[in-house]
Amino acid sequence: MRNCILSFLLITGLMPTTYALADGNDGNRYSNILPREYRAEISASRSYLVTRDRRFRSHHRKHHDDGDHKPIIIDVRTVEEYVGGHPPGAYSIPFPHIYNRQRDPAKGEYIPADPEDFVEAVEALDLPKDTLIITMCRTGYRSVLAANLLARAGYTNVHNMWEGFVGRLKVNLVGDFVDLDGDGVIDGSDPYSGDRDGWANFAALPVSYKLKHRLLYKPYMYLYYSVTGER
Ligand SMILES: [Ca+2]
Repeated sequence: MRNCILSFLLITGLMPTTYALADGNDGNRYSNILPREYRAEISASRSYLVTRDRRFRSHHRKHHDDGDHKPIIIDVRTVEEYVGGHPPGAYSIPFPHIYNRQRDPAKGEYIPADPEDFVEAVEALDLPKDTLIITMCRTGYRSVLAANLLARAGYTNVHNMWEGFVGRLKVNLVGDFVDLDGDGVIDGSDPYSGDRDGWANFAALPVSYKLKHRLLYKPYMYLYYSVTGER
């Protein structure tokens, strides 16, 4: 038994320091399966304030070690999801799917993203490593994968937007879905539902449809102008 404990301590001691066990307590929405290697979670509302509101940003900087560069949001959803609406000023760097997020053959070819290409695209933005980088996807799963990649690449201040852009249905204390917007229905299938807790839904933060060249993912630039937007 003592040997077992010693070998356990030895093995865990040899693990890389960035490795974390996915025990459900790491903070992200899927932490039962995805560990957090990045710095912290951040809410959609705080992400909005910290990237769009100058006064809040200077207040935030006073209390957090956020480097000198303006905080940014990296939208890691697919091209068609970005075209379907995104936070104003958010970069589009898709991961782990560039196109055809439902893998629906009727929509065309499925294009996966390579982890190294994702990190390279972020590095091409030439940001100081301590920049507050917020990763965001639809419900906060893909953004965790992306945030972990950036943490491993040496970015020290990566936050994951916990709810994501659309979010998930809110539940009450006993786990029932709830009618947040009081319209008499719980809108599980409606992507614009007020019953989902994300940036564009319950949080009702501004949504942009602009396709600014400098914010788009260069290797697949043509896709932004040929796909149909969706959420
Ligand atoms: Ca409702």
